[in-house]
Amino acid sequence: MGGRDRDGSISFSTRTSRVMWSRTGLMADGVTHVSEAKEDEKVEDGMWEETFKSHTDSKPNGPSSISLDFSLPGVENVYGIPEHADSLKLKATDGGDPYRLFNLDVFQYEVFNPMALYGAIPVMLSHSAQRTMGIFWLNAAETWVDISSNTAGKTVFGQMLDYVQGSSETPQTDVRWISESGIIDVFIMLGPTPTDVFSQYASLTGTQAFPPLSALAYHQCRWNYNDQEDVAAVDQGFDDHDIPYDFIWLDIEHTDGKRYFTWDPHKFPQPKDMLQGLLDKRRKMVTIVDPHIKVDSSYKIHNEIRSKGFYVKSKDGGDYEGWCWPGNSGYPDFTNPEMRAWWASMFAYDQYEGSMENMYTWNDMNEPSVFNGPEVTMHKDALHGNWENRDLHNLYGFYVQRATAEGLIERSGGVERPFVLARAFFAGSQRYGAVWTGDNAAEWDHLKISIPMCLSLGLVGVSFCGADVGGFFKSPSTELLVRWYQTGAYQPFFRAHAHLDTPRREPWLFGPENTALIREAVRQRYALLPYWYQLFYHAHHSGQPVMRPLWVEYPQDTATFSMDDQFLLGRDLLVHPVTEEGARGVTAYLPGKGEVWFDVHTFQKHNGAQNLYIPVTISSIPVFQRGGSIIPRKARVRRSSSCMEHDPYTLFVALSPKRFAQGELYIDDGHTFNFDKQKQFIHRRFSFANNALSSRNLAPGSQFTTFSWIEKIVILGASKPSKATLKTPDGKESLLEFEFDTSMSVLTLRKPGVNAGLDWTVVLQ
Ligand code: NBV
Repeated sequence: MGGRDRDGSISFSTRTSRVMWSRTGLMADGVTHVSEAKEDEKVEDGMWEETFKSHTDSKPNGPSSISLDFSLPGVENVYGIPEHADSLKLKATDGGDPYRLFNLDVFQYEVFNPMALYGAIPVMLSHSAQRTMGIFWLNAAETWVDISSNTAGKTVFGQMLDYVQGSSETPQTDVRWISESGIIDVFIMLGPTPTDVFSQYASLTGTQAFPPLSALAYHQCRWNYNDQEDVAAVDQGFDDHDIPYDFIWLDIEHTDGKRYFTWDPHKFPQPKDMLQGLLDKRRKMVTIVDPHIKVDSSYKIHNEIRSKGFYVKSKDGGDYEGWCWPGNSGYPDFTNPEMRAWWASMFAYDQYEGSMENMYTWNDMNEPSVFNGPEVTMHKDALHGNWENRDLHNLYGFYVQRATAEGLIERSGGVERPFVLARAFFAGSQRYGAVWTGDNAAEWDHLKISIPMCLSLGLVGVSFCGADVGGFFKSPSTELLVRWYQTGAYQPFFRAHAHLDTPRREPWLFGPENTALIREAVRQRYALLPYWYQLFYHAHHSGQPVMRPLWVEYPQDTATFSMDDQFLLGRDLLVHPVTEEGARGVTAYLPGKGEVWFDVHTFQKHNGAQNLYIPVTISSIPVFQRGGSIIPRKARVRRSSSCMEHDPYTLFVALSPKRFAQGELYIDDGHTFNFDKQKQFIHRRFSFANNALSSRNLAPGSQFTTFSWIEKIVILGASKPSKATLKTPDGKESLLEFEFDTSMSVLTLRKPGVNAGLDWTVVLQ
């Protein structure tokens, strides 16, 4: 292990059994390996050919591994390296399996387990009250991460005892990275703050794609909506039950025999009529396009990929074939830029027949899943050009999502922002869309684990994450379903989904009371969309995560370092969803000594830095707004987010103990790149100080305008004024009507009526 640096810096040492090759020398130096092997290792079984169940890995380049040890003095907490169904704070792995990074289609994954799942991001953050740092191990081969800590397993009491007895040593975490192939290519992000690490990492891999606003709304999915009539009925069901939704999804059964880019001619004979019906209600659809392609000489997509030589090759040079949904399938080589360009062109409206501008894409199975492959994935000796799958396995899914997102951009002539959901991912996947946590189960533990799983992804750049609401496998109890909607409504990607074999579970199928509970959760999401949108704008701009562990904002508060059951949205909302069956109450930790937090439902004020017991009923979703913040919402929830485009805003001003608050409002057209290319957006800063609330422009050059206006201002923690005056830059002044709730100290200013894009000030006297 590396040396110890008491100043908190990382030290490291290589433990490379043999540094195998430079990037350029990969295929050329097989001979060198032989002689090296002779020098320092004896040839053992499995080194030059390995057998796993019925599969043989031919290992034409011989055995290899590459490894580096890092010592992190002063560090007790490490995070990241998704994707694992485990706690946010990573565990010491000595005595158990290391965390594995190898993209796999895992059937019914276990929670609290370091096993590999669908995606892999080889980025670890270390955090202590003194500093935050990051390690980015840029390697897309199978990777293992071993963590050991000299404080792991010791209770706080034990550590105190050590301290009293003078036997304590400086806490230290040691991390060993081992990859099967490749070169040592490591980036150390020095922080020192979490914000610094996020921007340092963003400078290496890019930031979160800014999604269309509607993608942040609610998505209704199941495997499968059966036919056009089913889609129409579900769509109507949402209207009948007054529940908003933006996207309805079609899984693999919508295709003609699992031939992606096609439609089942009997079940979906008129896709454009169906899409137009949705468009008329300002709603959208997602269809699935998986990366395994049916080997079928009457299928255009297959014929073109084959004739262009775009398939991944097997070790003997023929097209690699494997078994997947369509039967025998080929796997396009998405690492080839020409292949990606061709794939992207298949999303053009005249290529993907029946598609329209309100239809977006879901890439499932992009690990890639190969039913008859080793561990249900591609053979490691399959070839992507000169590279073995072994060397770049974890990048395949990244490139699938990239090519698809590029296709959606191209089909609109570069105008529209894409939305693509992918299951497999790698470092940088955030640039191409959203990810979800795959095939979870309708169990309370799976609901709970969705929080640390999404938090871990957010820490390493991927903010747009969600888990199947309700659980994919099995059937949730009604209570679990309701609690899952309530939790999902406050997670970035909010989609209900269910396995083919499960009973239907559209929100109105569980009796009027439960429909009402689900409706309320979804409506809370829609009301908060302006804030979600603003958070995603910032994630896109600067790489700051949307969903954050508390320690990101309270880096010195050790009480926050291992929390799995609550999180922040941006800086200003704290969410502690109810994830316990039969819960009568939850204990939320409200951080920040000297700060205050307001319950967003009751407006009750609570002091910071306390564990607060909150009695709950089945309708409770504990959410708190930080005193000192201003959050915009839209109070009139309609059929879809697009229907709410021009609706007015309500500002929730939560005063700090010093009677100060700040917030923002970001508005653009919600779907094009004009915000970027033409700077077409509104960005306002709201400030409350000295008893006056003002709106000031943060985007001086922009010509963008909005119809939306400020409908209401709710000031929490206020005192009663004798009058409230609205002042606009043209010199006009008008008195505002207001109400004051003495018991809660809430001041509500009615109808300021001022346009949301303009300067104004409200003075309280
Ligand atoms: O396409 C079918 C499913 C899909 O619904 C699910 O979300 C994916 O994670 N897909 C996996 C393949 C079958 C899983 C049993």
